[in-house]
Amino acid sequence: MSTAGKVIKCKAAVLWDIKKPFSIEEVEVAPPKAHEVRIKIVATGICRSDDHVVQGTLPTPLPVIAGHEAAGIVESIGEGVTTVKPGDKVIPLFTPQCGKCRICKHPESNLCVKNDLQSPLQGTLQDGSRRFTCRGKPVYHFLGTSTFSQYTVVDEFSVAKIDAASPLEKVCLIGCGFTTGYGSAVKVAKVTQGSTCAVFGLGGVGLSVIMGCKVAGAARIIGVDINRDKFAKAKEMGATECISPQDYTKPIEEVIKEMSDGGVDFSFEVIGRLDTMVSALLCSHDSCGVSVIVGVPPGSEQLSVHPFELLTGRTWKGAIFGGYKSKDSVPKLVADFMNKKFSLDPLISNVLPFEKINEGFDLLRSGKRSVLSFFLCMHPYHPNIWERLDAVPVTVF
Ligand code: COD
Ligand code: ZN
Ligand code: ZN
Repeated sequence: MSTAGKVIKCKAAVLWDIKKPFSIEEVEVAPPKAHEVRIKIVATGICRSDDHVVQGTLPTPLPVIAGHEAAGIVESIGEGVTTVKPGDKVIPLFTPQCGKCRICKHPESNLCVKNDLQSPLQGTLQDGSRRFTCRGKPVYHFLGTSTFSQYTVVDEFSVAKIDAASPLEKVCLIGCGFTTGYGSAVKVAKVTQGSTCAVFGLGGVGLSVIMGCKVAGAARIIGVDINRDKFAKAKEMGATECISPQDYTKPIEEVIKEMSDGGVDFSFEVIGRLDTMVSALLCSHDSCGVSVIVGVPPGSEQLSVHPFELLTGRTWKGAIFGGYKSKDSVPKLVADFMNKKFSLDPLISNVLPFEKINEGFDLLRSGKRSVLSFFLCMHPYHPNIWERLDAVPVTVF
């Protein structure tokens, strides 16, 4: 029976209050209006910004269905939708690409004005309304994506069609973490052949920066982290050496400058701390270095540096979503993945059934990135056994 045009009742993780666990609820998902797309989510990653919502450091109206790093299949489309059709595999885009605004027309910039990244977030689709209800109450959207739900509705410019053969439990990371890091190297910094790079923070996003530096032909990639357990994987991904600031008495930027003939060509801050943003800037060469801010500190904090640090010729920059125009670039990145240009496996610590979302967040807080799958379901008689399903049952009204 077709679900198109009907309200779908399905499972979602609703955040009713900050600093509280997600509650797995039955929600109603309204059909897509004109220029909207309803997607059956197959897999969703858990990203740091989702945790910032839980912690209250990314102010969002509540109750909310968070989640913004996912992959799924189009269930139905609203009037006027032309770029995707039911059955297409897709990735929702938390940074939209309307194609019409000043930023979309700018050759380099990517933060389309239709984004919902301002503070506080609006928590609706473009027409200002919502498609979710739970226990009779409307529920807010998150970054136009809301992927912690079996079904979600997005605006057409917030979804990209991808290769029909792509493994959704992997390519979901192209919806945020991987692309944010990889693009910071290849697109934002534009790392050059034979260059020296320093990457501060060796979590999943930092590893993606390393992959980007390697693909771009960097000769040396210096990984920096206070957790030495992160070094082995960073080296596997292409770091040529790894150091911990805790092993030195002098500031880490001085150590890196000595290692790199006065400073690296490209540096990246992938932690989200003010002190490491300044260290990353200062370890780049004072006349030709480029330093990229990838992390965002929770809350509203201010940076401070002496203007002379930039006057000598350094470049300090940042970008959301790796600087990529989302709707154009996501299908190409998926194609690169399918052509084995890079691997996503090292970024995924666990694949968990969707119901284990709160455990996934605990794992994130211990430095492990999980992917939640809607295709893993509890065995009816053995609660500790989870089975892969080809289809997830839903109720249609
Ligand atoms: N010095 C060196 N390393 C440190 C320090 C320190 N003082 N403190 C922490 N670290 C290391 C940790 O040991 C850890 O290995 C690493 O830094 C951080 O890794 P994770 O796993 O916590 O983080 P990631 O890789 O998942 O994500 C990092 C970001 C900073 C990119 C992320 O948290 C963030 O700020 N995202 C927002 C940016 C953005 O683009 N948002 C849009 C949608 S998400
Ligand atoms: Zn994210
Ligand atoms: Zn736009």
